[in-house]
Amino acid sequence: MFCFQCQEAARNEGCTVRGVCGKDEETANLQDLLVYTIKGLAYVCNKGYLDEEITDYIPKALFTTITNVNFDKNDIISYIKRGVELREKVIEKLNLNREELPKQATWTYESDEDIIKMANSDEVRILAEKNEDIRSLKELITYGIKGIGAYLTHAMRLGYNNEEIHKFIIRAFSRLIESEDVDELFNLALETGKYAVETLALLDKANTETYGHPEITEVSLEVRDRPGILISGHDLKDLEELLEQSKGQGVDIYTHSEMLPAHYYPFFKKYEHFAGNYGGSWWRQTEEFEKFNGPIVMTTNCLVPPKDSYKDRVYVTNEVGYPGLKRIPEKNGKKDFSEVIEHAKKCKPPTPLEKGKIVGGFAHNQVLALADKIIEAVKSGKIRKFVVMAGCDGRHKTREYYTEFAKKLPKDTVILTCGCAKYRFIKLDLGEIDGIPRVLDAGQCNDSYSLVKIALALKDAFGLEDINDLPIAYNIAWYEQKAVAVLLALLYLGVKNIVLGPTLPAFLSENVAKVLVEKFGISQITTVDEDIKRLVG
Ligand code: FSO
Ligand code: SF4
Repeated sequence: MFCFQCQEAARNEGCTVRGVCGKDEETANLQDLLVYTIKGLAYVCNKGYLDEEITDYIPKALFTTITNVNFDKNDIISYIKRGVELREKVIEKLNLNREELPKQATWTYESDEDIIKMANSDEVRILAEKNEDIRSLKELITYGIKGIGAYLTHAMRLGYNNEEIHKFIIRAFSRLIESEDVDELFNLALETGKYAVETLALLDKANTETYGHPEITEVSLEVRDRPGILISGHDLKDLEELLEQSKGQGVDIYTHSEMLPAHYYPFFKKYEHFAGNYGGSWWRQTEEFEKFNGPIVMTTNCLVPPKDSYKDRVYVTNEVGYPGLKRIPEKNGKKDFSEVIEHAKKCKPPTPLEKGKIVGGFAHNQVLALADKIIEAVKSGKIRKFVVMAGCDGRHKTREYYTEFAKKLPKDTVILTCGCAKYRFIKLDLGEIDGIPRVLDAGQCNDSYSLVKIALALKDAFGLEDINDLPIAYNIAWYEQKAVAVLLALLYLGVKNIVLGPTLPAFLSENVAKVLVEKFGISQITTVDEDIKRLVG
C-alpha cells in the first residue's frame, strides 16, 4: 500500500504497511483501485454521456475513499463493481472502441479474486506516476475532488444539485489520465478550487434553505438523566430523521464532533429531546464513545476503528463502513432508526464529561446581522484583526499549538472558525469585544463558505479592492481531503499568505510546494510566538 492523502501520513511521507488511521493494506489497495476505476468511468463519460445513475455514484464513491470513512473491503469491492458496471454501460451507449481507451476504462474482472489481484498490482498505486511533480499535482487535484464529492453528496441528499460540478469532475479526471503537462495540471488545481467554491455555495444553500440560517445559540455540554443516542459526522438529513423518529420515546439525542453546529439551525430547536453536545473532536471518540453508554450513529467521517468495549453500540450509514458494525436500514429512501432507538432504551444514561456550554452559530447571515457592530469595532481599533483558525483537528501532540496560539492571541483579535479544528480552543473562555465573542464559530467544515462570504462582505463594507487588504489572517489546520478542497477554494479566491499546519501535505513535492509559496505565500506553522508576530503583528 501507499497512501499519503492525509495530514497523519506516516513520517509525513506516506503509510506503507498499515494506515495510521487504521486502514489495512488490502482496503487501502482496493481504495486505490476504486479511484482508478472512477477515473476510467469519468474518462468514458467525458466522451459525451452522463446520467443520474452516474452523477449519483461518483460523489459517493469518492466520499468512501476519504480518510476515516470506510474501512470495509467488501463495501469498497461493491463500489468498484458498480463503477465497472456503469462504465460498461457508457462504453456501450457511446459505442466506444475499447482499443482506444486507457486501461482505467477497460480493466475488468470475473471474480472477487480478480479484483483483489488488480488492487494489489503496482499500476493502480499512486506511485505508478513516476514523475514526482506530476504525481503531486495529480494527487492534489484528486484529493480536492474527493472533498468536492463529499460536499456534493451532502447537498444532493437535501435535493440540491449542479450539473456543472459533475461535468467538471469527469473532465478533470479524464485529464488526470491523459495529461503530463505541469502547467495544465496547475491550472486544473486552481479550477478545482473554483468548483470547490461552487460546491460549498450549493451546500450552504441546501442547508440554509432546508434548516434556516444558523443563529447565535448556546449548546449545553451537560447530560440528562435518560438514555441517549449520539450522532456524529456531518449529515444533517440523518439527524433530522433520527430526531423525528425518536420523538416521545424517552431518549435524548446528543451531537458529537462535527454534528455540534446542527444546534445552531432554527429547524432543530423544536425538538425538546435534542439535548446538547457530548465530547470533543473525532479522535477522542475511543474514550468518549465508551463513556456515552448508549448507541452511536456515524453518518460520515471521522470514524476511528472501534474498541470491542463499545463496538456493538456503533451504527453506520451512508458511505461509512467498518467490518462488523451494524448498518442503519433504509426503506423507500428513508432511514429506519427504530433498532437504534430500541437499543438506546436498554442503555444507561451517558456519563457526564464536562459542564457548561458552547456559544456558536456565527454563520454568514448571523455575522452580517452584526456587521454594523463589527465594522464599528474595527474602525475604532477595538478589533485589530480577525484570525481564521478553521479546518480539522487531529491526534498529534503538535496540534496543542492551536490551543496555545488561541490563548496567546492579543485580546483585540477575533477568531473565525469552522470545522473540528475549533475543539482545540472553543471551550476556553476567551472573552468578548463589545459583546462580540472572541471566537465566532460558523459551523462544520462544510460551512467554510460562510467564512468566505463574511470576508467578501467585509471587503465590500470597507470599500476594499483586494480580499488580502482585509485585516484577516489565515492559520488553518488541515487533516483530510475536504480540507484540501477548502484550501484550493481559498487559493482560487486569491487569498494569500495562508499558514498551514501542523505540517505541509506529504503529497506536495518540493517543486509544487515551492510554486505555492511563490505564488500564494503559503507557509507552514512555526512557533506560537513567531506566528502571532507575523500574522497579527
Ligand atoms: Fe473534522 Fe473529520 Fe469536518 Fe474532516 S470530523 S476532520 S475536514 O472529517 O470533515 O472537520
Ligand atoms: Fe495514512 Fe492518512 Fe492514508 Fe490513513 S488516510 S493510510 S493515515 S495517509
